[in-house]
Amino acid sequence: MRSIILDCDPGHDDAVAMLLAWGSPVIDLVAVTTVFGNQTLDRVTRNALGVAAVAGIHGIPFAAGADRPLVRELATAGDFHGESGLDGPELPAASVALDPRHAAQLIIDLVMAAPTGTITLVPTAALTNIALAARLEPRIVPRVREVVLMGGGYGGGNWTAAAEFNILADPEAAHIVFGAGWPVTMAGLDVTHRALATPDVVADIVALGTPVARFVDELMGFFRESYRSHQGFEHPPVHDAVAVAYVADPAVLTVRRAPVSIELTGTHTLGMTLADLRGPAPDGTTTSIATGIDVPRFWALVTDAIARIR
Ligand SMILES: [Ca+2]
Repeated sequence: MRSIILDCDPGHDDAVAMLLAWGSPVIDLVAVTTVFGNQTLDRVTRNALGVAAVAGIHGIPFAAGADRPLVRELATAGDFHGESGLDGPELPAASVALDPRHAAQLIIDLVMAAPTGTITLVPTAALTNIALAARLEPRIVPRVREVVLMGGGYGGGNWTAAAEFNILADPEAAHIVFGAGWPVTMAGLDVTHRALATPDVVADIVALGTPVARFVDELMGFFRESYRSHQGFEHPPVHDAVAVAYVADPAVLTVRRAPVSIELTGTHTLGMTLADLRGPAPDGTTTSIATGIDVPRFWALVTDAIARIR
């Protein structure tokens, strides 16, 4: 069993990541925290609580965190995820109350209370909350088992030619998180662009016949149209679920250790995750990048987890 804190900005693919984390028999979801990103903080937090209501997620804290980047101006992905940040399905009213703590404080409290090396942080959004937590309480860094994040890419970006959205949303926070010294595994566009919700995959989920399966179908319907009109994808990539899947089953991804630097000053490359792939990683390298994905294995995990939510 792997204990994770999911730090997210739902977001269609974040919603699937939440469902995978909740339904997976090998993941213990201990908290969900939210950060600005796909939409404003209030909207993505509302969405996280709405997904929790759909899936019956209960007994764990939900906390809202940063409403803006550390340094840069706030930018959201409303074009992609719609006005609500989770357009498509109708969301029920929240069934759980928001924890009063800031997400960074909740992360600190949970990591400090758990045995060393047991909690994995899974950020699937801007890294602002994680950076704030590491700065506010540096003792969490050696206590966290690892950070497995969706973001970046060594082969190029999506928001710019060089940068992926989550990293570009707060590059200074990414710099802090990648350089903190805890193990970081980056599941970037190189692999998440292959985790496509094809009609076959969606049909397998719909065949489950549950309300959660119908919810995923509606999510993917909206997301497919967004990806078609904005980025020319035939099927939408379910980025964030890949990070959770890797924690559930490391065989989903092929990873290699490599130094990763976040570009903070580039004229054309702000927010780029520059991976140094020249030869073996030097001793002391704490960052790894995902270079391959077993797509059928990934979808089997997602579908199985959704099937378990009833
Ligand atoms: Ca996300």
